[in-house]
Amino acid sequence: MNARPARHIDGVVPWPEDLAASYRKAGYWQDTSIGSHIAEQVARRPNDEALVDGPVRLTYRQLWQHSGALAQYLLDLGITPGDRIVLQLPNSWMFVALTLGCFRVGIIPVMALPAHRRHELTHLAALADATAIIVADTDKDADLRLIAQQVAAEVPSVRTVLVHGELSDCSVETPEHLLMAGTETPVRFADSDYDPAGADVACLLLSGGTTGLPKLIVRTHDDYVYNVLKCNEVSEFDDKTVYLVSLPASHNFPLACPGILGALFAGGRIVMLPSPAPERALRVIDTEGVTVSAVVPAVAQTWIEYQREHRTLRGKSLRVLQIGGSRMPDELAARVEPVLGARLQQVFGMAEGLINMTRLDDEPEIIHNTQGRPVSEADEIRIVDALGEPVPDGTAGALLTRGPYTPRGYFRAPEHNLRAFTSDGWYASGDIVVRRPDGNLVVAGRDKDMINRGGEKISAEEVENFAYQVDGVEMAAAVAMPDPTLGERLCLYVTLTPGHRIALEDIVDVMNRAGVARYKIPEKLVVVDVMPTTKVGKIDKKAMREDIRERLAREHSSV
Ligand code: OOB
Repeated sequence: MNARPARHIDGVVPWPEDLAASYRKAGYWQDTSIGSHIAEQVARRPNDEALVDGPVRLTYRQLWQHSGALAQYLLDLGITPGDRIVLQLPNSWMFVALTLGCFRVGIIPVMALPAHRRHELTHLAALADATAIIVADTDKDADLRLIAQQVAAEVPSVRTVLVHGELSDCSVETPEHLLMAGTETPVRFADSDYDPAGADVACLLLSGGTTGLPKLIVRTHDDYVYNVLKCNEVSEFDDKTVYLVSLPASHNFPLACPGILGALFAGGRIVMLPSPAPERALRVIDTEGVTVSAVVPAVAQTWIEYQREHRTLRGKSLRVLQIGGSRMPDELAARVEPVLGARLQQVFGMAEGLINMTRLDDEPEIIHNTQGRPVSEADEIRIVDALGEPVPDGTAGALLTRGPYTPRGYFRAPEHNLRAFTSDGWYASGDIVVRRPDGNLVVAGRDKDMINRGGEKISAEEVENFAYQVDGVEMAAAVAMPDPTLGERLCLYVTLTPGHRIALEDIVDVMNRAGVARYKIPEKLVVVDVMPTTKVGKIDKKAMREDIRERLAREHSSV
């Protein structure tokens, strides 16, 4: 417990005071910090292993020590509690130590994804008014050091660039700092002086994105701790848990549902892998005795296929495989347990809060055919028709939600908040769901203009904005095309002004020049004479989704 009042940050939308008081009274919010829950385990089991990352193995004491040193290093660089820093690191012990260090002293990480590039990082830094950006040296073909420099040059608030990796082979104009140096810093701060209040902001997560640029989601220590503890209960994490992280760790799912934080809160162990590639992941599950992991359906499919072919997984350690982030094909659900030997747990969640999960002891019918139910009894759900009226169970409607870990507004986005939240604080998730009489939800579709590419969310509007920069594009519409592995990929429909021709490469060029993350680049271009429109004259994306489905079927049958 910490008596310090919460730190005010402009642009944070709080829960209404009376409701906040009721959440405290009910014990949902305990006025504890994320760090304090991990400190308990450090005290209880200092020499137990907390984290494995390739050859690096850290005990709870060592992880705590590194996180303290890194926090001190950030403080010494002039980054102060309440400051936002853009954090973009691959899955690694450094990611965990640094994130924990930030949580301990109240520095607020903005959880960028490894795939983000100049376009996204600049936007995130500017929106968060970040004072620092932390990147790896390179990722795939990108030099992130140079990108971070460009971000710093464009966003005046960014005073510090920190790099994890190599600097020697990179010519940079402004001084940079190497993150590794931070782990040698003697810790001079006392946790008791810095421990955040429960109501303090812990981190800023990225929204899946239906708007031109991603929004930031404010997660407080109170609400995120509750999120983690409830997920821990439902997923039954304990000190025997060995949790494999192979999705990008900055995503809410592997970070806190229950994820990395859940495993550490429970005294378990986390194993970090840079990617979910099956040849390594399945081997590591055996060698490390992994008991649970979280993946998107597309990854689960590759694991199942690989296992069928190579029988890599021989042990019986994997008890649970959490699958979420995009809709699980029903036929895939039934294959998880027979092939991988692990119980399936479907997870339908969002960085904005609400997490639904099937329970480990649910009947197979529920586990295979539903996306579960809220993890907390305090989660409120409404499923409504187009007029906002509740629909009966068994009928599809738009999902609205409120609750103790679903914030009431995006960071510094008052206009967007008017659209995404109702006046009485319900978050409109944009998902179309059916609630069954047994309370479980089935995701039936969505009414938000987004493409879910194997769990990676792409805003249609963002891509369309780039398409309009190409000479000759008159109208542009980004739509989801079906894909057997990823579920969806992005297809761009365009109409052209007379006399123009364009190719997909023209769009790709514009997006590459702007430094846009790869996963957002359209994978197919369809040039049409007229855009299909609805009766009221709006672009008819439903018709286009059907059109592309037919086109692909025709292409398929002609080869
Ligand atoms: C997770 O979080 P986000 O913020 O990347 O995306 C949220 C959206 C949901 O609104 C829904 O449209 C979709 O992703 N989604 C699913 C799903 N899980 C998420 N759609 C169908 N079936 C599912 N199981 O994706 C996320 C956050 C925490 C835990 C798990 C996933």
